[in-house]
Amino acid sequence: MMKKIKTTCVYCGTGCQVYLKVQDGKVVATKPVRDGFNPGHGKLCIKGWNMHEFINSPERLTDPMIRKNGSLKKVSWDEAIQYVVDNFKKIMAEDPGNNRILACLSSAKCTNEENYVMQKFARAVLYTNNVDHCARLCHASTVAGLGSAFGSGAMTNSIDEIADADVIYITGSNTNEQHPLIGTQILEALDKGAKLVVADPRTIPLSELAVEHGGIAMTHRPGTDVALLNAIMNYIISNDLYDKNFVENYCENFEGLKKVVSEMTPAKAAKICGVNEKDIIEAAKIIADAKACSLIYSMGITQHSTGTDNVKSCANLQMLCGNVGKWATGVNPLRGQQNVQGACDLGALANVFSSYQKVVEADKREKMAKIWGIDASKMDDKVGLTVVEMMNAAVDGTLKCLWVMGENPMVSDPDINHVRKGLKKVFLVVQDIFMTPTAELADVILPAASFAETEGTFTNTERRVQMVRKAIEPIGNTKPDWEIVGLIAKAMGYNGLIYSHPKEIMDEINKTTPIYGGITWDRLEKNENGFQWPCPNPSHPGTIYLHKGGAFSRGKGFFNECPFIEPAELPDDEYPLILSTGRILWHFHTGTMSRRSPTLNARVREGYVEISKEDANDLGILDGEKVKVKSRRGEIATKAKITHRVKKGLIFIPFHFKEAAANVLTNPALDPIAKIPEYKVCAARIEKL
Ligand SMILES: Nc1nc2c(c(=O)[nH]1)N[C@H]1C(S)=C(S)[C@@H](COP(=O)(O)OP(=O)(O)OC[C@H]3O[C@@H](n4cnc5c(=O)[nH]c(N)nc54)[C@H](O)[C@@H]3O)O[C@H]1N2
Ligand SMILES: Nc1nc2c(c(=O)[nH]1)N[C@H]1C(S)=C(S)[C@@H](COP(=O)(O)OP(=O)(O)OC[C@H]3O[C@@H](n4cnc5c(=O)[nH]c(N)nc54)[C@H](O)[C@@H]3O)O[C@H]1N2
Ligand code: SF4
Ligand SMILES: [Mo]
Repeated sequence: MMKKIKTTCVYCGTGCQVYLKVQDGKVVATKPVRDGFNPGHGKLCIKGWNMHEFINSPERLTDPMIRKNGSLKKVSWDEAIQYVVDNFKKIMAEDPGNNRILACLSSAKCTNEENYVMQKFARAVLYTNNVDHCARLCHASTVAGLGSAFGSGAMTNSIDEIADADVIYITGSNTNEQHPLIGTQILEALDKGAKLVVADPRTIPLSELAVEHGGIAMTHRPGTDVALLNAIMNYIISNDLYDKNFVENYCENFEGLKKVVSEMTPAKAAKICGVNEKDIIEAAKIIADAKACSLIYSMGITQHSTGTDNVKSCANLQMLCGNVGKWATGVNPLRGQQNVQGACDLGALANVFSSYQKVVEADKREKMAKIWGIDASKMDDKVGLTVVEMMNAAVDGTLKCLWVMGENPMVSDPDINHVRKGLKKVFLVVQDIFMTPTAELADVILPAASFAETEGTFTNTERRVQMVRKAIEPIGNTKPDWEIVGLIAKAMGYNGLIYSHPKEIMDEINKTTPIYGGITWDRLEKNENGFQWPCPNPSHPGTIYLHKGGAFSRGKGFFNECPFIEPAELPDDEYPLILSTGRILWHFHTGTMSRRSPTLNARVREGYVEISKEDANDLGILDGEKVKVKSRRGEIATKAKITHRVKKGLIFIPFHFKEAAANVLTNPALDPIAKIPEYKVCAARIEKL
């Protein structure tokens, strides 16, 4: 007998709905959900079609393990939990009251309920705000930048609106490969006559489509987006093409913006960015002429030491032309992981509780303390350590313990050699579904049930909260993440994290989290389409787009002044190339899941470095040849792939492959506000092997 269970895709932030087909207690296939409304509209991309392949992988972790005499040995849950708790307590007793010695990494791969309990554990049991997750490496600059401009750090509009835009500015998002079913909305807009303006240092599929449909594609130098955006705004303001009504009535600090962009003429930007002046002007005209321009961005904008300024500049452009608070417009950061939006919303961030309530505000701490049954005066009143700061504190010895739930920093964090040093020093607990390079360094491994073995919710990029349903029983001796956190809390002597079902966690979320106030379990069970936050009460229908009619969450929209600043590390004689890193269609992040999927792995089995024909010729490198790539942090051996996708002077490495890990090379330089590392620019060189 075949059963089918409706759930939400576990890969990207699009949030496609999928059936898991179950036979003899195993997930054997997936199928798109064709009925009702859902973000995929009855389609899945290749990752969605094949996600069953990793769920039943024979390599799943099945039992808890403890490091004994140098190697990891299987133990019972009781023994593992006692060992974790003994060590947590010992570390806390050695330095009482110091809330910077323990830290937790939460997970965008886990459900909302699991993220809520993990941050609650950090704050209510360990009394620390040292809790963060991969959003820090991803959209931290979005949360900071859009928070400052609009008062809310989320994607302003919805996926389906994109097809109705007549102009789409796509920058730093390889949408058709990284969010394929959002990409289809862009293709639909093109079919309806929309024009695309693509700004991406590489030639991506959308660059070619933009030109074919009468739009513009600019391959600017990585890290020069502020110059490019300021020049576009410079042209729009100096030619009086902006939306005066919107700017006057709904925004503030226009004079400040005008002053800063007046310094960046299209001619000047053309030199800085390495693009044609006439393309910048043409792009400005297309955007200014639009009835509804949607701006879409992702990691190419955020992962810079100026990531927050890049985001603020995107917001400036959209406010300037009145493209906020209306259908098919907006600033649309595409969130990456399937539940990174939710992990942020539920407070798995060092500076905020759920619903972005600031940890430094006493009334917010008191509110949580009351609901959690703890003493507010003992709570950490300072912003905690962020992901990269945790690794630095581990290396310098001030952080003693790290609990990693569903992250793989030994492949995903910048400067892996540095990360390894830190992880070897701390008491390391890793909770994962596979034996990752991070888990290999652990003192304790806690085996987690996958998304197919638990219940809960994920929140997609358009703020839509959707159900995750249990298809099979937890594999081996694994347990759902929420249950593991509860068991450890209980052994620590705190009973406020014992729940019998994720529904009870959602009940608590409804009370503590104003934007999720009305997204109750009962409503989610009855409404197949989920709800888009803000949804403050149980009679609220949810919110399709934010800041309607210019009513910004912060009152008026704020024009931030962002002068252009160069990336932290520029090419020089020793390291003459710019290294950019990112993703490919077939693999997901650190490859733990996609590389265990035979169908996906068959497409691309190993890592490579993209290099232009000109640079390859200069270096005497042939296509497919093994090369060494070096930076100031380290070196890797990989294969050269000669391609038109990168220009002379630029190389690109996908970061999915642990044996040729891009992050051995990347620069951990941080954006000062968002603390996101500069994954998209560092200096490198290539040598023949
Ligand atoms: N197949 C697959 N899909 C995924 C993922 C995956 O690993 N695999 N990961 C998910 C996650 S978590 C995320 S965050 C998203 C990320 O999705 P994307 O952001 O679309 O992916 P990236 O490859 O990181 O980079 C996007 C683009 O930024 C460009 N870029 C590089 N530097 C710059 C710059 O300085 N300025 C500008 N404007 N552009 C630049 C790159 O050339 C690239 O085309 O994808 C999600 N979807
Ligand atoms: N060079 C470079 N580095 C990057 C980026 C880049 O563009 N360039 N992008 C950054 C970005 S945007 C992101 S989002 C990060 C991603 O960084 P990570 O989050 O570290 O990468 P993932 O591979 O998604 O790791 C998720 C882990 O969770 C595990 N897992 C899956 N399901 C479950 C579950 O149900 N429970 C538990 N406990 N574990 C589970 C997986 O096996 C995996 O080990 O990488 C960042 N790193
Ligand atoms: S587009 Fe994203 S959510 Fe949809 S099937 Fe593909 S990976 Fe899953
Ligand atoms: Mo991400």
